[in-house]
Amino acid sequence: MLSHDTAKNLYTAMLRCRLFEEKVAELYPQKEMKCPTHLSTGQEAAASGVCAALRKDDMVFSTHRCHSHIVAKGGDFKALMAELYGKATGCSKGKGGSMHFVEPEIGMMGSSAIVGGTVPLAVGSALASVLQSKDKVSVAFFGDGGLEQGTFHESMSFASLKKLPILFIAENNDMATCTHLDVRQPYHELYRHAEGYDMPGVRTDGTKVETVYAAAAKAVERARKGQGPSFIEVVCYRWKEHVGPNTDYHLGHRTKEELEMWMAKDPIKLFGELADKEKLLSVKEQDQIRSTIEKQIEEAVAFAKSSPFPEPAAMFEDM
Ligand SMILES: Cc1ncc(C[n+]2csc(CCOP(=O)(O)OP(=O)(O)O)c2C)c(N)n1
Repeated sequence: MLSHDTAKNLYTAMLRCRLFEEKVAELYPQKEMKCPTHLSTGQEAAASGVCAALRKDDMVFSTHRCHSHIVAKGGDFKALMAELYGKATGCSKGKGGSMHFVEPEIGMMGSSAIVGGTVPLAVGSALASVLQSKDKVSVAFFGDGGLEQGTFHESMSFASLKKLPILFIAENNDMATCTHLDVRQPYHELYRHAEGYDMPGVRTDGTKVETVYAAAAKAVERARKGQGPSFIEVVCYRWKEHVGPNTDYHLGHRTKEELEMWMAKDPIKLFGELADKEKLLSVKEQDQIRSTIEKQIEEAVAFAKSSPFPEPAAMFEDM
């Protein structure tokens, strides 16, 4: 049974992710955001369930689809929105854009457009935590496409050998751009890879944030005790196109029926209903959370639009 505080955190985190990206999708057609944006609408339970089990100083590494990871880790809406607008006040000083969100102060160590590229970085940070006698846990988020990279397998092997404090989180949305898992990998149950590397592997339902949270909390406890890495698969669905604010079923590689089936299992709606039924978080409290977030996002948009672009002289700073 979840506590009121945990239920509130999970609900708030998912709604922060959803409303932030809905605003991005609404504003993107204005063409003031010049970077490509890979939205994770529908997948919020992965980021929210995992990050709710972490401490602020635990270290998260992400991918091209990084918005929800940083938002769930506690990212600042103003800095994120400004980054999308390429402004100097952005979290990467306007020089990274959507795929390069970073905020080390809250443990968001970086994201990268190179599929599988940040997985070994997360392993390196977990090794550093051990060498420095700290008890920080690292998290590598990646998509099902990330498993097709050599870096993933090298990272799993080394992390297991050294019993590193790391969580490997595979967001299995079945797609890598427009190619289905069916024609890319021998089996769908990605958690089965864990056994080959002698670490626990579980499959969780990405429409039920509480299942992701429970698995993550167990894996974090294990990692913090020095018992080594864990692999968590989150089965989920990306509601939007691979990159951009629209849907993609008209392209023919996915169907409208499939999208509608997953939208009917909206993780935020399902958790809101559960939390109300279990008297963890009333509908009234949920509405209050929504209005607070909506206000924060409006303020972030105004902040981003009115912020200055980076000076040309800042071009090579932080390189
Ligand atoms: C090393 C590398 N190969 C190919 C690409 C092109 N690419 C960008 S995103 C993507 C699909 C990634 O799919 P997945 O890892 O499942 O993540 P998702 O987009 O589903 O979140 C590909 C192939 C890339 N960015 N990097």
